[in-house]
Amino acid sequence: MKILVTGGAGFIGSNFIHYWLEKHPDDEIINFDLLTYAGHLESLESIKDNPHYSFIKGDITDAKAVDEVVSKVDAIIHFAAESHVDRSILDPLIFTKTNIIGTQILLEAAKKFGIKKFHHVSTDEVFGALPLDSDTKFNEETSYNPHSPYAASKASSDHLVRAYHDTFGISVTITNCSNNFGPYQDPEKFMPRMITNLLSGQKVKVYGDGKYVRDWLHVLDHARAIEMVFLNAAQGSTYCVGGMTKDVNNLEVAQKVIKLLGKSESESIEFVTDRPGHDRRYAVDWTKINKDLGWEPQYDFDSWLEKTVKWYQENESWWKPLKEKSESIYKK
Ligand code: NAD
Ligand code: TDX
Repeated sequence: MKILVTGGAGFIGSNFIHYWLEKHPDDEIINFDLLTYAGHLESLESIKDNPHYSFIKGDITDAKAVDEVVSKVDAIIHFAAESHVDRSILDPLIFTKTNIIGTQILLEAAKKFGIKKFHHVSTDEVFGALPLDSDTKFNEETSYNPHSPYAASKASSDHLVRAYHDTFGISVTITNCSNNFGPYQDPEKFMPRMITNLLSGQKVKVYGDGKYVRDWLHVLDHARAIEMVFLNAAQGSTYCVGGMTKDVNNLEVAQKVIKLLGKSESESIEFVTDRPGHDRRYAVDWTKINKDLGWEPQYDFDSWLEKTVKWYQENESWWKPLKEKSESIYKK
């Protein structure tokens, strides 16, 4: 099968390409990515000469370039997006352009060229926020209630994907996944920002009171979920994907990482101004994907966290050149 991966130079896309080519060495992947600040071809260095992999620099909002590449493939797995909530507060319009218009342009091309499968990678943030200290979780029936411009743009893109299925009969699937962590994540995001701050002798910046809860999932568990949905799910279906069995708040995550790095807690945490419209809690009920497709996370949070901290310790040459740039947005 010939698969177009959009946004394959980003965090999840690059991990997915490594995963897919290892599991499906006979398939062919075209990585179509604009290489924004978030696209790092260094993450794909080890496979750049693989004859089953090729890279095209291009913009998903450019219909002509999209038509050209889509005409060459059987299926699309769509990761490309503006993905950082804090950036969507500073500069929301690019989120509308890339995440909404870009997705629609891809759907138009999928319609025109009779694409067999279109998988849309989405987020649990479309559902809004849950209260602290409750057992409620997001599931496939939860109403959309996005708060940030990022979440609103992803919600709109999900609606477009379903509309193209219902109206034009495009074969689509959607996954709404929780917070990913793992190798090759841009140091702008909480988990790698925290680890690389500590490795650089700086403090972890904790927003507000730190009692915000995210449902952490390792990126390779996410890749496996996408694989199962893409290959085996019914067309038009949606799956929620998450990893945690109990709530762990941001402050507790920071304490775990500080401990893994052998640092002193009192000297390693700085509470900073909160994010506007900060969602209090995310938690995902992944019963449907478990029952229908047999998916479950491979390891628990603490084991994956330890592996992830080790990866950033051992791969300073990957994150160091990105660190200054990623910190510069926080000065705004
Ligand atoms: P990322 O920001 O690390 O990577 C995004 C990639 O898209 C980059 O390589 C960038 O260059 C590319 N891109 C941006 N605009 C483009 C355009 N106009 N044309 C072509 N390429 C473009 O993002 P990520 O964290 O890897 O997220 C990937 C997808 O998964 C996104 O759709 C995101 O909404 C979704 N998602 C992310 C998480 C998470 O925790 N990171 C969780 C659930 C869902
Ligand atoms: O320095 C920080 N300190 C801090 O306390 C940063 C960067 C974040 N935070 C908090 C905000 C959130 O409560 O940590 C939590 C995680 O923040 P992010 O890494 O920015 O992730 P989040 O806003 O939860 O969104 C992420 O998960 C869902 C991804 O960025 C999205 O792309 C994905 O859809």
